[in-house]
Amino acid sequence: MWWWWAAVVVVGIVGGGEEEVKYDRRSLIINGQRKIIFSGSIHYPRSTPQMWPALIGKAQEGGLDVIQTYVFWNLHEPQPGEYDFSGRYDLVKFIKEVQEQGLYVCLRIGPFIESEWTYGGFPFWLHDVPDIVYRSDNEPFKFYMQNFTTKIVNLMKAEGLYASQGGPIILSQIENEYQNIEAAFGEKGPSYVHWAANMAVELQTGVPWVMCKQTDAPDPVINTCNGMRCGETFAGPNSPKKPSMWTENWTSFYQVYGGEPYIRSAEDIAFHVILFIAKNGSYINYYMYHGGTNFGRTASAYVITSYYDQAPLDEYGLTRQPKWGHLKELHAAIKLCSTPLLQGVQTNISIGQLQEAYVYQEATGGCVAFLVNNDGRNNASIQFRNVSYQLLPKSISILSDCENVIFNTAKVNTEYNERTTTRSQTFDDVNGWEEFKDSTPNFLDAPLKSDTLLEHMNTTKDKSDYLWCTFSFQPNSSCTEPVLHVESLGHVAHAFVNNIYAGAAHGSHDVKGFTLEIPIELIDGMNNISILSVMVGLPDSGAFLETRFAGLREVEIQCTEKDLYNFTNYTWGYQVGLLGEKLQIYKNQNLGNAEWSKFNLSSKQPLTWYKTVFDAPMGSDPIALDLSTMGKGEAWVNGQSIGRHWVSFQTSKGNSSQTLYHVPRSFLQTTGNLLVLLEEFQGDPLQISLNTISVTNLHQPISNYPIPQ
Ligand SMILES: *[C@@H]1O[C@H](CO)[C@@H](O)[C@H](O)[C@H]1NC(C)=O
Ligand SMILES: *[C@@H]1O[C@H](CO)[C@@H](O)[C@H](O)[C@H]1NC(C)=O
Ligand SMILES: *[C@@H]1O[C@H](CO)[C@@H](O)[C@H](O)[C@H]1NC(C)=O
Ligand SMILES: *[C@@H]1O[C@H](CO)[C@@H](O)[C@H](O)[C@H]1NC(C)=O
Ligand SMILES: *[C@@H]1O[C@H](CO)[C@@H](O)[C@H](O)[C@H]1NC(C)=O
Ligand SMILES: *[C@@H]1O[C@H](CO)[C@@H](O)[C@H](O)[C@H]1NC(C)=O
Ligand SMILES: *[C@@H]1O[C@H](CO)[C@@H](O)[C@H](O)[C@H]1NC(C)=O
Ligand SMILES: *[C@@H]1O[C@H](CO)[C@@H](O)[C@H](O)[C@H]1NC(C)=O
Ligand SMILES: *[C@@H]1O[C@H](CO)[C@@H](O)[C@H](O)[C@H]1NC(C)=O
Ligand SMILES: *[C@@H]1O[C@H](CO)[C@@H](O)[C@H](O)[C@H]1NC(C)=O
Ligand SMILES: *[C@@H]1O[C@H](CO)[C@@H](O)[C@H](O)[C@H]1NC(C)=O
Ligand SMILES: CC(=O)N[C@H]1CO[C@H](CO)[C@@H](O)[C@@H]1O
Repeated sequence: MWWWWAAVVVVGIVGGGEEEVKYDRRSLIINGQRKIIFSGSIHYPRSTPQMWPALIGKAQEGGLDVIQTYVFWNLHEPQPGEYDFSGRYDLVKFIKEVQEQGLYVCLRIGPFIESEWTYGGFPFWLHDVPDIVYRSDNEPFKFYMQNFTTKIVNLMKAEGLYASQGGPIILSQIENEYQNIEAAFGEKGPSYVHWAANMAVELQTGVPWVMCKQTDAPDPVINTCNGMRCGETFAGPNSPKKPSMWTENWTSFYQVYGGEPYIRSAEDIAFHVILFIAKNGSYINYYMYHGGTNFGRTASAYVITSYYDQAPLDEYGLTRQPKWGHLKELHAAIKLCSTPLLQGVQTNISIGQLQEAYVYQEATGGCVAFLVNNDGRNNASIQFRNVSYQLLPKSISILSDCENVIFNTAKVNTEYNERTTTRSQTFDDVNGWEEFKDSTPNFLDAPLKSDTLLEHMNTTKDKSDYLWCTFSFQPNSSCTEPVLHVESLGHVAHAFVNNIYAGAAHGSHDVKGFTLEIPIELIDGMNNISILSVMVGLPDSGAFLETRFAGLREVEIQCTEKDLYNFTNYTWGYQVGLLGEKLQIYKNQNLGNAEWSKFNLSSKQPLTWYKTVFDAPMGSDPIALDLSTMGKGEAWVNGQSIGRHWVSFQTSKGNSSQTLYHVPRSFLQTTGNLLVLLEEFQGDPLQISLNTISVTNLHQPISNYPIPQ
């Protein structure tokens, strides 16, 4: 059995073994070796465990060394001390998959993460902890933050996932872009930063901690840059002992309802990544490498369900070209020069009015140069070491031996591709659908009463987007032309008068609050007014999140010019959530809880649930529902929410921000899949469709440079 023994020894040397992670002014040092590291963000709950292997595989093939993810506190600790790490929340499984494919992990615990995630990742129960002040030197907050951070670190240790134990995690993050709000906390800001850094360091993970966008990160925590142009904006590490690291280089930008997609070119990303490396940068993370899907109600205020679809891997995990391929070439080019880059001495010289060269020279002769043309309009003809070079506008050339160009950021050799949507099923047969009209609660039916307008989030506890606010009143005879006036700090309000729909209004991501003002019809005697206040995700940023106010602020009925009923201070009745939500009628086993009826085209009304069944499309291409004829609501497939939709909220160009909704293959069985749609307005489910998604290459690449493999 000697061969068996030999094999174990080889595995012990190559695959296993603890890796020591340290750093110096130049870079992270893994097992005694400096490294230039390319990292990409992939957030495990924004895809499915079935998608993880292919996503990580494409990241590896694209030349990444590290997968960076946040940890999502609200998913993992839905109630204090109750934990959930199942399914899409299986952090350990995700990290082990990354390890299996030979990559490292940067674990950004936060536990405040922002990330366009509802409430910035905080579980809502934190709001009800007495005397809590989030992200400050505040005992109740520090208790829960330390408790969760410790829970995660202990879980990682128990599974042997830190590099110091032979696992893939080489880096951890505590807090997140805290500097943005630090001043608001006065002296409790800096003392909190120190507490957080010490608390993290004392957990003894054996790998370094970073704080991003935190110039005053205390030793030994490394301050890192987030942004689109860190090569231009980063002031550098706060100590000569720390390396220059970029934890978020935005490959695009998140999208909100009413916003168009943000398209950042492959050339622009490449320029800024190389500039950062030319200026001593040694760690670059693409935020996001794969964005994915904000399933369920996980998106933060006004953020759409699709997340960073413009990233190198699109929402469905398909490569977006030329972005993915151009960055792959960039990674290979840099890896080819990593010895002089990491061991050489850096100098920079001017080679023109808007041109400069960064050179790394080793005593042994190894050399790499970056020729930068900052002129965005013109080619530059420059001399470097007595050789002439042509530099494309706004570009950087990499000279792997200070002579031969192996890469130029503006020269894209990768073929372009285009995403194709192929309709595989329509739903236009009325008989295929059933509907359930949700009910409008009136004041007398409302389970919760209060003599004031209640704050929206504190009342729903984030159990639902919806809060019914109701009252009843008897107008006097002067009320001939009543107008309902509502001031709201929520996101949408629908008004019903005596169970009849009266109208709606909504706000937007960038404008706080909105007004609903509509003429209504009253009857003699008691009238029931029911206003549905809606939030489309909780806020995820800013200081004092725990004091944020949302929902109705003022409600009046104007009878004549001077005759006004003010219901702001009045007896209100509340109901959290819709009836259909309470009955969970989107789940197969609960369908019988509601009285479904045949779809009646001529009696469409707001707040209606629709259901149908469909078979999975053949093949393995990703699947999306085209909901472009719907209005606003949420969709479930076999009981799992594929996210909110708000198709009726148009951009200034008249487009919907998102019409395609990803249905992961793993949510489906071959036949008889249940689709349930909740529609708040009067969208048309008959015209929706099921589609498969694929990519088609547009033309062949033309390569002039010998690109390393
Ligand atoms: C965290 O708090 C829970 C109670 O909420 C407690 O059971 C647990 O021991 C605490 N864990 C740590 C690591 O402090
Ligand atoms: C890069 O690092 C070297 C050595 O620490 C330093 O001399 C040089 O100024 C740095 N360059 C830039 C552009 O920051
Ligand atoms: C070298 O780089 C530093 C830091 O970016 C800059 O301040 C300096 O002007 C550069 N020198 C030349 C000759 O370009
Ligand atoms: C720059 O040079 C390239 C060829 O090297 C040429 O195709 C391009 O038109 C030039 N661009 C400008 C702005 O002069
Ligand atoms: C460039 O050429 C000049 C004269 O032609 C020479 O003096 C100089 O040493 C050369 N520089 C390099 C870096 O070869
Ligand atoms: C939240 O609601 C609770 C009752 O559920 C109330 O006691 C508390 O004062 C409210 N807090 C805020 C900030 O409105
Ligand atoms: C108002 O609501 C109450 C309780 O649901 C109901 O009995 C009454 O008929 C309603 N009034 C009108 C005018 O709809
Ligand atoms: C109702 O009638 C009384 C007396 O007719 C009048 O003073 C009052 O302004 C009217 N309107 C309201 C909103 O109470
Ligand atoms: C109604 O009452 C609220 C609370 O007192 C007040 O803020 C608001 O200005 C009043 N509305 C009008 C139109 O007077
Ligand atoms: C309405 O209630 C708030 C607090 O409940 C109070 O501050 C305010 O003075 C009241 N306004 C009126 C017009 O009664
Ligand atoms: C459909 O709705 C219309 C309008 O509300 C109604 O008159 C009609 O009876 C309904 N048809 C069926 C089959 O329920
Ligand atoms: C630090 C940094 O580079 N920030 C940039 C991030 O990207 C946005 C959008 O392009 C810029 O406005 C910031 O300056």
